[in-house]
Amino acid sequence: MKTQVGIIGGGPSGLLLSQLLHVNGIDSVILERQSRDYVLGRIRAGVLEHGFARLMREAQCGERMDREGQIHEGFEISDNGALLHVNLKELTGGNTVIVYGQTEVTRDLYEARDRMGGVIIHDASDVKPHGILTETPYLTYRKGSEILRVDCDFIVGADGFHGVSRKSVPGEALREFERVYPFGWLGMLSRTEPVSPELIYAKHERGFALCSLRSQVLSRYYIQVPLSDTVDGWSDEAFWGELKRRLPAEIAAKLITGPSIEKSIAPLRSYVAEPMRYGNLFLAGDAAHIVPPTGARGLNSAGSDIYYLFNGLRDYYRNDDDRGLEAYSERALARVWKAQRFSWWMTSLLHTFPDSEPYAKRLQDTEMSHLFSSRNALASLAENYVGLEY
Ligand code: FAS
Ligand code: PHB
Repeated sequence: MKTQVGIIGGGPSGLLLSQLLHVNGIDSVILERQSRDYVLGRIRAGVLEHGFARLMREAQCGERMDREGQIHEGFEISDNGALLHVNLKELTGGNTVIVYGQTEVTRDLYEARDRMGGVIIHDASDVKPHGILTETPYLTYRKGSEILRVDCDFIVGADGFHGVSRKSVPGEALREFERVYPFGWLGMLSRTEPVSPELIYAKHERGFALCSLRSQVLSRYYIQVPLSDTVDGWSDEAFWGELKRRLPAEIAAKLITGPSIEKSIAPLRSYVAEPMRYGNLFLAGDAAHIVPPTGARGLNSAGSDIYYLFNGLRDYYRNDDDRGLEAYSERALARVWKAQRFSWWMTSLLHTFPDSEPYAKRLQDTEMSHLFSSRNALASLAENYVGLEY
């Protein structure tokens, strides 16, 4: 098979790129390791930056997001019971975010790809990039017992943190930066009315908690847990009880509980691989970087990668201009690192660090009191949360 852009990974990064390329007359093929149901069964991000929402509309996939997504003009931060409202719209001169689950984003992208004749090969095993330093790279993959080949001009690794693409870059060509946090997030999805119309990020001496939502009848909650915890060790009742203890009393009192329809623990890490290009292999999304979900930057960082990469590919094919592709890694990383900083800052501000020394604890408390007392500090938080300009 021959195409212009061979994409490894049928998650939001790969799908969004493929859709943007298609509406600009550029062919691509996606090789996805898992089945479609498996990909759509993953519960992940929930908050879209206004830039990501713009990309979805440019990809002709924004209708359901604009119809069913909820525009959020702010969110709450609670500090051991005291509530602070972060008015995103007022602090950023009108920018907001859309609360719309990554599952729905992925579903919309799959639907558009199908509607426009997109080539997505599921259950593609042993995907391997070849010839990435040549002008004729190609992919091979196994379907059943057959080994198949996709010839292309460029390969995009959109295969997430555990994918094959980053590992295809020789160790000496890659610089890796990582910070692992001493805790994880236990997340629960419940078919209950959300406790608050806006997200609540709760700092508490017992640990961090987050109240989010997917719709007016579907709530998403998280609590910080030790890395040694397992999902089986947390009954629904234990989860609800701990969440209540970490929320302001007036919020806890109106929390509607119910059976979990999904419960999982995600470890927290910050990670960046540089550069994001090696020959004719481009890395995008979680294949190149990971953030703790505290700042809701994971999916949104993938969005800015795709923006830069899509524009570079369009300039190449439309104007024979490769400057965008040449600048891709540098431009993408400049914004990736700003998302890394913000995610690290939000995580450091809101979580309980079991072994933090007393001085670090005072700094954390002071950071929070500065936020509660400085409009400029809040404005800096707000401009990062709604998404820095691409
Ligand atoms: P993805 O990992 O989503 O997609 C990669 C795709 O490549 C997958 O479908 C995978 O099956 C496929 N693949 C992997 N290896 C392959 C191979 N060798 N061959 C072919 N295909 C292969 N972000 C937030 O903003 N907020 C959150 O709350 C949040 N929660 C998260 C919870 C978890 C458990 C995880 C893992 C991530 C979370 N994230 C969150 C981040 C997440 O949303 C990512 O940023 C987002 O999925 C990135 O999308 P992709 O880059 O497409 O990577
Ligand atoms: C979510 O709804 O899953 C969510 C929202 C905001 C975050 C992290 C996760 O910062």
